[in-house]
Amino acid sequence: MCAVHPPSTQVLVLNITDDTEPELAETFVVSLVDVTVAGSDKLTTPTSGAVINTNASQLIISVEENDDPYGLIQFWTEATLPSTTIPPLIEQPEVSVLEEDSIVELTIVRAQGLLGTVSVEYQTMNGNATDSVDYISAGGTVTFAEGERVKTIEVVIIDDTTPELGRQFFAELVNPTGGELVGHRRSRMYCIGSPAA
Ligand SMILES: [Ca+2]
Ligand SMILES: [Ca+2]
Ligand SMILES: [Ca+2]
Repeated sequence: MCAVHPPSTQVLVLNITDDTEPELAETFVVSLVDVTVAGSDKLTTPTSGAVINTNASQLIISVEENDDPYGLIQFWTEATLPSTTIPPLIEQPEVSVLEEDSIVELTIVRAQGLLGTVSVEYQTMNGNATDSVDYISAGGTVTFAEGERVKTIEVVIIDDTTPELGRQFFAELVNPTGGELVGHRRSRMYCIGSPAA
């Protein structure tokens, strides 16, 4: 004679809230708390029906850290900063500067989370603008303390009387430290010098 067994596995589906809030790893627990046998209100002995195996009745679920809790270091070109979390940029930022301005101030921000101290190096690279001819190359390290989110750096533009079309150089953020996820995406800014009037 062959017995027909009902399914021995049931699937519990839980929804995890996917938001843009930077968060560290979080856990929650699902517990099996009660079991009844259909058609039977009371079990006669602890093992005469279905019981919960207390050795394996709890499942700890961990949601891994997400949305860059230690920050995402990037350039910023908007005139104002959001009062809440700075969002990640989707496109490479670009700024224009006049040659006669002689200096361009670049803003580096820590988007997303502000946990811990993080630092990042910056460097400039020639495009069709040439170091020491059109601008002075710059490089260094900026450090953000916990909770800090804005830093500025300056690059000198060489103002000469040579008539020129616009020229480009790049500023780049590299070697972030202080958090696993900090600046895992490289950030580069294009600086375009307009011809002198
Ligand atoms: Ca989140
Ligand atoms: Ca020039
Ligand atoms: Ca010039």
